[in-house]
Amino acid sequence: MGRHITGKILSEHLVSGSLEPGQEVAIRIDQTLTQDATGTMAYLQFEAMGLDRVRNELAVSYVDHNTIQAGFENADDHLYLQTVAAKYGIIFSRPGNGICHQVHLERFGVPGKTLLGSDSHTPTGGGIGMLAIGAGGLDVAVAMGGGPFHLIAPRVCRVVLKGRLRPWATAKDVILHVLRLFKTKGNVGWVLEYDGPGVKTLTVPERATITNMGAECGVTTSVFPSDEVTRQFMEAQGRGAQWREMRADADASYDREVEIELDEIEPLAAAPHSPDQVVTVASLAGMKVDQVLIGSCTNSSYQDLKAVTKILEGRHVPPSVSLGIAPGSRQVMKMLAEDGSLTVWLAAGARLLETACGFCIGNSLAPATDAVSLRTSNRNFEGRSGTQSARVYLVSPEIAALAAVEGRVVDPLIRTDLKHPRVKTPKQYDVDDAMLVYPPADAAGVRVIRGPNIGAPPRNEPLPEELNGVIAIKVGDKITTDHIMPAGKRLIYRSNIPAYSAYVFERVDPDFARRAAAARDAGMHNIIVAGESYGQGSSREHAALCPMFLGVKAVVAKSIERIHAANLINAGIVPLTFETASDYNRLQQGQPCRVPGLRAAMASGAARVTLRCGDDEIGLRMDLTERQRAIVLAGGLLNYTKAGGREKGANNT
Ligand code: MIC
Ligand code: SF4
Repeated sequence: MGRHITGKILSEHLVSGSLEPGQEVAIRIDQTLTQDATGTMAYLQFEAMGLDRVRNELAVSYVDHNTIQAGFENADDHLYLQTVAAKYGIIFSRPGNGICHQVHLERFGVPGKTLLGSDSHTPTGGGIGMLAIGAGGLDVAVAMGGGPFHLIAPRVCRVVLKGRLRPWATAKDVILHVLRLFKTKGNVGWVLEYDGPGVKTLTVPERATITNMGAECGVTTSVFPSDEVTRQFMEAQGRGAQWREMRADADASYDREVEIELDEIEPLAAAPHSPDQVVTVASLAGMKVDQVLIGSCTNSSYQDLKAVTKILEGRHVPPSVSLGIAPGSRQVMKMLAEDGSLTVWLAAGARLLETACGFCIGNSLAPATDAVSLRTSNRNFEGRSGTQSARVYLVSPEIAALAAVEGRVVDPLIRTDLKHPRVKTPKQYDVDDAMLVYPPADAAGVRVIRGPNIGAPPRNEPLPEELNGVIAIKVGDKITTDHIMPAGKRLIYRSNIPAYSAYVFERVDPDFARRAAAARDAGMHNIIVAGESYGQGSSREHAALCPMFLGVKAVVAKSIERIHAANLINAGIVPLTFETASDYNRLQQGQPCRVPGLRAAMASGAARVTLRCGDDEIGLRMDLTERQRAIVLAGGLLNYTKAGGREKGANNT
């Protein structure tokens, strides 16, 4: 029987296990990427492993998340990242070079390869036909050390694209449509593999927009074929020799199939406060907007921003609107400078923003109280913009630009006076890698610089005999990692776990950190109780490391998202799920609870344990693989690896 692309790449990289959906497998990782907000922790953990050089094919360290440098902390982080990269053989992409996913697609992505990145939007690489997966920093550190990446062999959904997009319908609308179908929960363990005659009508940046925001569905990754369109993109990037065709066999069998008629897609928007609150742009027409921000790793390619230029040309934003545009990379910015776009933007009253994550992670441009903000990014979780009461809508660059000049949402389908901007795919991109710093062949003389903001990687203790503690917090459904560990102005603490821990659940329950620390100091174990889809969103392992620092030993939820569950295990926190979802209602914050014999149950491979709260007994599933159990017993992946845990693999035989 034939194979799909996912199956082909996985089997070419298989180190152990069998590719039966649901089974744990280990795969060799060719390429890794990190960004500054997760990178410092990844490299601290890499250093703690005691290797002298990275062992995977290509490792790139990007600085794009926090480039504000309002104090010494970020600058210290950047210096640490630059020197640690030189020391261990990692390419360093300097601040200003662009957003990791955009730059990686332009300069490094190779069809058929595996990429592991410490950022949940790593699947952007699926646009070029690679199997690109987001993970916590520690998993990436292990992969840099040549160890394999462990994952549950995914189920694969074939997404058949038919037809062609009509004017004003964009790749952003395709992925918003996919989010409308799949929603943000319930897709753990799936891969979305695009196929069908519509694929060839989409450019690589368009495909990357679609795979990028597939992350919001919670899937393992999304992938497109690598075809003639991919070859042309790579040639235009001066990398034609790296192209390889990747196609599913005609008789490949999938676990599910959905069809999308591209001709039927219309402009869409994700309404507050979730990427799957999808509505039509037509239904929002006339809504007043206060802020419009164009950029982020979802929509900041040259083609995206050239379309914006065409809409802004000869027009001006009204005084009621603040428009900001952040090109995704220095390559994009340079090309827009050369073709006169920047002049058009400035003439239109736009604010030219740095080629970085910036507003998307909420570290700048927070909207005014109750403001409506239209953005081209991928997440509109409540408060992520930096303003709790702001209403953030996610739209395509075209819809954003139109709203910016009119001050209101415009439905272009009923406006016959508007000319649809047609953008040609460049034959040649402006290739200039001057902001990439390559590591020296001999790193003997390199000194790693650690400013006062660079802490040590936190360690947990081995799993206790029994869990004896208190429900430190009870939260509802769809708690994102932004709820657990806010980014924005707290980003400066990413390298400093004790300091960052003071802000765990800051926006949900500002007293949590104090309470949890007090319980921990009194010798109690803290337990987090949650509803569906706990930990969705970002890959930030701080959402596990900081609770761990506050003495959290277990998370009991209706369901837990993939990357976050892995991060919990890597931190030595036990992820548990309710056998009966309604038992969630029987638990209360502040209640003392125990799981007697937890350690023995973990060691023996037991699939369930009992949570005792007073006279109440609640059955919990403990759905962990043998290796995950060993990690939790050791008190986390770092302890496990240090103690000689079998992180052998592919590249370090
Ligand atoms: C995000 O979009 O939420 C981030 C910021 O890029 C995160 C990574 C982080 O928290 O550092 C992600 O997507 O993984
Ligand atoms: Fe950066 Fe936003 Fe993309 Fe995350 S989603 S990598 S913060 S641009």
